[in-house]
Amino acid sequence: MAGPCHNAVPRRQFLQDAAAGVAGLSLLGLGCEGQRRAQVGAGARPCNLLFIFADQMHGFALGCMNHPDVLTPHLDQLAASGTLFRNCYSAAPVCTPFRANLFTGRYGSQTGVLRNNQRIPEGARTLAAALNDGGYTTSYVGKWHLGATGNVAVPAHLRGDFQHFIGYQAYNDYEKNVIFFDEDMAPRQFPRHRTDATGDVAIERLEAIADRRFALFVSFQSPHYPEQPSPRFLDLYRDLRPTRRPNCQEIDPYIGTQEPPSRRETDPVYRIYGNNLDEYLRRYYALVTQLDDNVGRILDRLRQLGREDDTVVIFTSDHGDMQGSHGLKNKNRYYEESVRIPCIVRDPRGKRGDAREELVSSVDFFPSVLDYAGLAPEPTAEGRSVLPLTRGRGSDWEDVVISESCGAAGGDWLMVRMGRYKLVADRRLQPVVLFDLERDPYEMRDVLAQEGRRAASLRQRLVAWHEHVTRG
Ligand SMILES: [Ca+2]
Repeated sequence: MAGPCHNAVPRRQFLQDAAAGVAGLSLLGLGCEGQRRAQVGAGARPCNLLFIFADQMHGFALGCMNHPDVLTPHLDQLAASGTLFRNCYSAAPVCTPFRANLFTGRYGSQTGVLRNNQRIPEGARTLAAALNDGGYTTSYVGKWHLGATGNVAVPAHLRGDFQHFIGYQAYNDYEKNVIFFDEDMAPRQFPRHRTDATGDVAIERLEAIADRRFALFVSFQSPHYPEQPSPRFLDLYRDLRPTRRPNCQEIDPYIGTQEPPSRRETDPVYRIYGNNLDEYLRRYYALVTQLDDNVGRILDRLRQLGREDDTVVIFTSDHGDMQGSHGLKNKNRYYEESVRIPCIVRDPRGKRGDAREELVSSVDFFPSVLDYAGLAPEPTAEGRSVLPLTRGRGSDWEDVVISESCGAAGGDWLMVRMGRYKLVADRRLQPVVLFDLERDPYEMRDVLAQEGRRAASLRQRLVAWHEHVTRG
């Protein structure tokens, strides 16, 4: 797993410690029978739900995805006890649009949420509302970023119908001003790294609702810039020479932040890694490992509370991070490094250690959560439940996903992937580029000119989708 120049002792010791930690895990039970309330769906055995998501963690930054450098022992263990979706896409690879997509089950072209800081449209049927009506206690922890930005409280009307809520809008500092605002908008400051504080608050909230039928959503800020891991995680990568992806170019990885405002010359993060992409990558991986450590702590507590066998766990991220691929940085691009996200589902009634190649998307989370909850689908939601796939079925799954961007730094584009091919079009639905991801997984050869008929077929699909989502 480690690269050729790794610091062998601490990395090996780290993995041994992590292995010892997960060795005590009990075998998963058959699940969900032990629920305490009346059934909510015909014949259904509803599960609790623990939905954990990262920010800016690309879909390849996992040991179980064969990443050569990053250490994710707890997420690897989660995948080993559940299903790893190897081809999951963000339907809108930027913070706020992803969140609106997650909590409404609708595309940005339907909700109008395609830019940061927008809110969930008033009156939209939310995932939390559907879970509330189904008898769930819904709880949210962490970064929200819907309706505003900054180190500020989220007022009740912006909380997407979550009953319990503790978090903040969006704030780009891990070490200072780590403040979470509760339901009464009262601030609680933590003298801890933001990632560890998120883990602490998630555990506290889990303990408070573990004896009910619950749906807990935990939103981590990591590994979004600025790259400020705690030293004990950075130590694991200190001597690593990161493996560059074949499409990677040397870039200046520094990104200034709005909250708090940072400028290149005075920003302490810039002073740490300057324009050194290797140092950025070491710090990014350390933030991922710190996130992984906290996911492990939450899952440990879930088991200790006796809820492991009747809780579906989902792990994902809002979007990825270009980090030099195609000479680009940040997100909001149609390239795989930006649009591919991790996806692990541990379904107590599902398969263990399974990996699926089907194309799935963030728009599928809404119907999937309701399906695992034993609740009826919501007519306003798009997407498809992945439940059949985690139970070893789904042979009729159609391999198609769509993603989009509008008005942001990455430009306006629409993307459709069908099978091995990926077509990108502009907002007028004119093809821009076509990739064959089987032959060319790093998207280094545009085959639009050679594969005109293929492009037309994908475009037809995109046109049909566009007509659907723009229909009044
Ligand atoms: Ca984000």
